[in-house]
Amino acid sequence: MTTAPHAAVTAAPVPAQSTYQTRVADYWNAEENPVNLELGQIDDLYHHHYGIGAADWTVLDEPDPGLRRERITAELHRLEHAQAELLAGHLGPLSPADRVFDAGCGRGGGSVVAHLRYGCHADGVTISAKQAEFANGQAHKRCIDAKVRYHHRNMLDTGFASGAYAASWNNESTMYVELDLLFAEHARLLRRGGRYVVITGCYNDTYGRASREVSLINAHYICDIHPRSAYFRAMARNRLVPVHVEDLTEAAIPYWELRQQADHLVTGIEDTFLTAYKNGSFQYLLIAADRI
Ligand code: SAH
Ligand code: GPP
Ligand code: MG
Repeated sequence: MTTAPHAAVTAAPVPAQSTYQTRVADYWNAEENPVNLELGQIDDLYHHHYGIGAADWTVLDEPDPGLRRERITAELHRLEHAQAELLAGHLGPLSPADRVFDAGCGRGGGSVVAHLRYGCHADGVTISAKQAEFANGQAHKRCIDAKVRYHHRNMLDTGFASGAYAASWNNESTMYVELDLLFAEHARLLRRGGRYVVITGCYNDTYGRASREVSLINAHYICDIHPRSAYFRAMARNRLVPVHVEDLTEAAIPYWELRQQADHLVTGIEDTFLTAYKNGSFQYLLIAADRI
């Protein structure tokens, strides 16, 4: 008898997690940055990733202070949404019968974007119980909860059914885990020919080791940014064959320059990202790979 993936997932308990993973969960359970909540409230798409593309700098010239804040917030959200659409575009083609896996799903925006684009089923996984609950509430509000579900799970050990997924991704969530363990789980979940996509910040091997700025970013988010080379090695070891690699570093800079000017939204990490991108030690990277 074949078990429907959703039947398999609802029964599995929350897997054991390391002390480190508990600290990561604590961070995300407590996280309420205006830069994430105020952007998400615009259209109920909550993203925990950065933006890409050219910014509309005229928002800074708005004379009315309230309206200026609103326009900056909306512009940053537009750039974050463009990032989510870029990732989603690499998942397809997919049909409404297909199932996708959103590894490290945050407050759930990425799965909603994928579902709206393809009509597919989505399973999002986050180590934060609070985020999973929030994301499920959002899916319920949109009346898409029959197809889009979020789970408080460890993405390294999901308990989901093998081969049940046509596509899967990590959007800025690989820096919390060992890549070999992560890609082994993606390879297990994806069907043959399935598509894996990652957008991540990585340190640049040509710079050398992790720069001061990369270390500051690690400390800020409690993460451990991998070198670019580690992605390709770990993919090759886990049946994931890159089909498209894109350096998004240039495209990521306007978002950070605009965010730096957003007094109502800054978190204090803005200068560090800009220095890291500009001194060549850090890159914003997209990799799409096929599961063979
Ligand atoms: N992909 C989302 C969120 C990125 S933020 C987005 O684009 O909006 C990083 C996410 O990784 C958080 O939701 C955090 O809970 C999750 N995460 C970190 N370690 C994890 C693990 N071991 N298992 C599942 N989720 C994890
Ligand atoms: C994005 O989340 C940040 C991360 C998932 C961690 C580090 C990512 C790298 C690419 C290094 P967020 O939207 O919650 O961050 P912020 O609160 O700063 O907007
Ligand atoms: Mg954010």
